[in-house]
Amino acid sequence: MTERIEGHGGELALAALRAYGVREMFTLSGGHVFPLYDAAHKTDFPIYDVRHEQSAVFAAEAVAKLQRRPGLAVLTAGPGVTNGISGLTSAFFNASPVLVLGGRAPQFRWGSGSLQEMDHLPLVAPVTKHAETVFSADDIPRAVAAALTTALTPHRGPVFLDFPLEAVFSVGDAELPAGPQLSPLEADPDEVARAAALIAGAARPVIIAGSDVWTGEAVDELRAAAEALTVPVFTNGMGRGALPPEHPLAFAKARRVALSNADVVVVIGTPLDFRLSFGDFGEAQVVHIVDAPSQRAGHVQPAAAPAGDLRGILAALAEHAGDRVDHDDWVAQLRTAEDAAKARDAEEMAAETDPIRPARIYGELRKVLARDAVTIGDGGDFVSYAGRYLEPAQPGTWLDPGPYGCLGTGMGYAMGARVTHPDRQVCVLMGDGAAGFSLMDVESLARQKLPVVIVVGNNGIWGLEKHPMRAMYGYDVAADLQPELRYDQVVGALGGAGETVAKAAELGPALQRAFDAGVPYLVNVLTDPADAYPRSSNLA
Ligand SMILES: Cc1ncc(C[n+]2csc(CCOP(=O)(O)OP(=O)(O)O)c2C)c(N)n1
Ligand SMILES: [Mg+2]
Repeated sequence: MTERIEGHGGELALAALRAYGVREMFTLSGGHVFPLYDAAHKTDFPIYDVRHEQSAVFAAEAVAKLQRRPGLAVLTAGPGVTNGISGLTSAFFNASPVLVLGGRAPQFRWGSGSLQEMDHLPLVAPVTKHAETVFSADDIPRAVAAALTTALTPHRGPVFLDFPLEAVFSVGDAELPAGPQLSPLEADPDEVARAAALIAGAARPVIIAGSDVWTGEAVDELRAAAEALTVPVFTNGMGRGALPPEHPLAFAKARRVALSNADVVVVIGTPLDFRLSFGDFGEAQVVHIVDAPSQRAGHVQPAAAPAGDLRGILAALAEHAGDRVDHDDWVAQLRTAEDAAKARDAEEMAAETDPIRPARIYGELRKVLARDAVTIGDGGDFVSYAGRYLEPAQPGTWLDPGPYGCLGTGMGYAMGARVTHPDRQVCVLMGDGAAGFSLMDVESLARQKLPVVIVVGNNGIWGLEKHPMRAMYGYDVAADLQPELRYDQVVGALGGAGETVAKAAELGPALQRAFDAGVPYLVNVLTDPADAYPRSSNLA
């Protein structure tokens, strides 16, 4: 039985959005989208507003990433939409099911020069899975349903709709969409069997599991497959924490040893991009397991590349019944390397230096972070250190910007995380440079009672650029920031609180105060500008 709905365009949109599990909107006001607000206001549908549209889209993306359901940003016509484009692009790179609904100048006088009259579609089309203008109110529920189905179908990603003024303000009626009906794509069983045989027959296999394992709800199957075939597991992106750190097959530090000695590298749910040396692991054969055929790499010839529902593929790997080589010695060899690296890290995380080094900040943070804390990285070197020293204990708790590497996700991601998990710790790790992109949105967080902790690694420089530029040219330009700036006072002025920390011994108590504060709280840690994150390839 189908249900009919009627109302203005905003009401029709919202009815369809609810059917797809959308539970809030992130926005910044503009008259073109008032009907969406009206519909939300009348039905107690939460509206969170921000000070820059990029934060609205990043917040929607955090919801999508953390909850594995669509996140919604509503942006007004023209500059509202263009300000959201970095967020849309990040969602595109991260395969996050984000829907951006845009206002749009009226169609009936298109070409006459209405305020903010521009066609958004050519701008957003390259960074969305689907972009469409919906010309009548009656058509809005269908368009919302189609867009969200596209967003949620692996390989997931953002979608965009805009509504001309007269379409969203006028009254219409339509059928209420039924909600998502997705049928998993089954991978070619022969390809899966080939992958299983390669892994089981390898002497030194390694798994690297990424975000799609989390988003595709295949975490349990990943663990089952790794355990059944005894394969060490490394993770990146939202895959971090897929195996708890204490699991005998969970590895983080021994990556170099693992990848330079492996004979089969199994990359699951993440692209063979710069983060994985473009899929070039020397002599090792590559098995690339992806959630859709479109994700098979064009620049690498994997030995096997099953494409389809990750849960099904990984469950099949776990059930592999053929011959298998014993990997126990290999796992033990990596464990030795892992333990040695951990011991080195532990020393760095305890080091009493003046000025403070980032490692110590993470050493102190680890003592106060709960297992289910959400940690968010927005910055350069400071965040590279976070990736190294923080070990997420659960999947779906680590938000990095992903391969698009866009600075400025911080406050938007924090808002989405706080809305998702009202009772958990939410902690943003921010470079002082990164802070400049979104710190004004502390006001949005404070006003809407969304407390988060922000730890700034304040080295007074764009560190990830300054050090490489010096290495390359012997000098640097455009890489300095005001040293020892009081970002904590900025947050204080915006309705939060904070403090500056210059001595390592003061870090622990400051972090404790931050998590107890109940308002956005910034711990401004003055760190050593001479400290550069050691990396082999330096451009980011
Ligand atoms: C929007 C955007 N602009 C510029 C860059 C280039 N970039 C990458 S890291 C970085 C430096 C970040 O500095 P900061 O946040 O202070 O962190 P630090 O490296 O000093 O720890 C810059 C400018 C980027 N990734 N994204
Ligand atoms: Mg910096």
